[in-house]
Amino acid sequence: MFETSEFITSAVKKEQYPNHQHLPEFVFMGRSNVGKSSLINALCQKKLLAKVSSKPGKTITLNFFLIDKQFYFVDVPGYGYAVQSKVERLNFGKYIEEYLTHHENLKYAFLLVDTKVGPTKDDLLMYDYLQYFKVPTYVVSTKSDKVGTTKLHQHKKMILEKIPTDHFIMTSTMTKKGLEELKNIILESLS
Ligand SMILES: Nc1nc2c(ncn2[C@@H]2O[C@H](COP(=O)(O)OP(=O)(O)OP(=O)(O)O)[C@@H](O)[C@H]2O)c(=O)[nH]1
Ligand SMILES: [Mg+2]
Repeated sequence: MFETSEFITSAVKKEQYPNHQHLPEFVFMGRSNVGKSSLINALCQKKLLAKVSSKPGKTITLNFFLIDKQFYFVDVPGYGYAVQSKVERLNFGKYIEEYLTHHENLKYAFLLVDTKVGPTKDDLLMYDYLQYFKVPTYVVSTKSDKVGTTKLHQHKKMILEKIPTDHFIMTSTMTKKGLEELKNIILESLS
């Protein structure tokens, strides 16, 4: 996995983005509780780098992490959390839209989808949104440990029927499935 990782800053508008050196960025998107912060922690082998919670809505700002002094991971608030207030939902839209419309440093958006649940309506909207903004996107299914090994193939098929893409990878931070592969996707995109 990656060697060094450090939290740099939280931001809610572009003036606060830290990356003045224009290093490559990778953003982790997806609905609340899908496992964005956990995946960042697993890739960095730090339990407490990005805040994780069993309650949805833990991440409320864009959080920038500098990895191996070479690129950034960006952790963003999740969407589709029913208890979010209207104001929070509006803010979420603003943060994300502003980030995606200034994505000159963005190498990949990782769109996280729950392996067991499959893509929700919100996930499909987010995928369309990323396509619309021409953001290179990788669909990352999470928590594969929650599905029996014999059923994994079925779940992959179900996800790809809803989001047809060659850029798909299945992961679990519990079993570490797919983490090495995801690391290689990141490293190859840098070379
Ligand atoms: N079984 C299992 N649980 C996981 C996995 N990854 C994350 N979780 C759990 O899912 C819950 C949510 O994880 P987070 O990483 O906080 O999710 P998030 O997408 O960052 O959520 P928000 O910040 O609210 O948008 C936590 O209880 C994690 O422990 C996994 O691979 N397998
Ligand atoms: Mg989070």
